[in-house]
Amino acid sequence: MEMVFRWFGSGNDAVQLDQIKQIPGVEGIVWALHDIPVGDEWPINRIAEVKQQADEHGFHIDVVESVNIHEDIKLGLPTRDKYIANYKATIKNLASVGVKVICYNFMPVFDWTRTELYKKLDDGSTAMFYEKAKVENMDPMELVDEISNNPDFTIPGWEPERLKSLANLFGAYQKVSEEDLWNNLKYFLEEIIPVAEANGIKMAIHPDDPPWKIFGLPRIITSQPNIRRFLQLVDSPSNGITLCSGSLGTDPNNDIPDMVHEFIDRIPFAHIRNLKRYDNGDFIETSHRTKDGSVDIYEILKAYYDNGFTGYVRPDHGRHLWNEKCRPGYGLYDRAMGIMYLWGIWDSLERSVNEKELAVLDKKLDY
Ligand code: DNO
Ligand code: MN
Repeated sequence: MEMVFRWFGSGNDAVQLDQIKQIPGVEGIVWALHDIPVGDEWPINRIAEVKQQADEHGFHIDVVESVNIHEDIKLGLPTRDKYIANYKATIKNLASVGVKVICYNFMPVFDWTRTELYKKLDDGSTAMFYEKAKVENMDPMELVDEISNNPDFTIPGWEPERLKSLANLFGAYQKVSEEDLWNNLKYFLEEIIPVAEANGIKMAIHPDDPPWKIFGLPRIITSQPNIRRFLQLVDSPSNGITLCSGSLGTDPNNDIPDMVHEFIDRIPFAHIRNLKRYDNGDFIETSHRTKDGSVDIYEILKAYYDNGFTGYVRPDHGRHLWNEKCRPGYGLYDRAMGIMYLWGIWDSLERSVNEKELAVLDKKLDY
């Protein structure tokens, strides 16, 4: 596996590239041009700027997260074609500087959803929390106010300007069923996957977070059968997934190691993180350690290892530690520790397999 680390860009992230440099085994940054309005083409000079910053620190920029999808594409409006044309242009621009993987998601209106960004855990750290009953009984506008008014950073997917038109958007989605959303996704993929193929790019859809319907909006990238269906919409190596253990892991029915085995050829990018599920459907993000949460991180890594996985991996959301001031979920310390945990498991898997092979060889030599 190739370790990468999400970085929101200079002046837009409390974490600096020279800090990331000190985390063992990180080879590249996962980046985006967060200030470009959704639907616009990413200008080549802005892309080159990030490449240069990464180069100066010896990082590659192979993975982009995310090139977001304009709502008109998800809604299937006639105006989608112009946004799809811009998307294709962005794919080509990114390929021209060597980008290999583009992560995106197809969630209507909201990206990830939580009810509290800084909930206190027993150890005194804070983490992102989802209270199921609260979401079920809440007016989405209240949540938008809470999340988009973060004084320090604009949160991707929750940009205040975009959310101003929220009422209209909700209205527009009234007419969009799950099957419509599947059709709109297929239309998008049929347009862009050939461009990705021609430019050596793998598209990697991120699962819905959480993977169930919220606020009456349809959600489809939620489970193993649905991911199977997604991969068949356009059956190409360039049509892949970002397998996120945290997003899928909030639903106890999702067997993530099994998904790794089934979808391995179509996973160019993995997000690995843990969370603790409660019986009432609430969950809180925890350290990456298997014992701290409900997701078996060891089994997931073992599944990747057993399949000879060579794709990109990043730790995903972490807790906020030692009073650090950072983007929700994207502090330095917990993600750095998460990486060391992932390496710890990976290195011992490697070692134990080699030792087993050696033992077999030794036995043969004894004869
Ligand atoms: C949560 C995060 C997501 C992700 C976007 C990708 O698990 O990884 O917010 O960045 O959904 O488009
Ligand atoms: Mn994720």
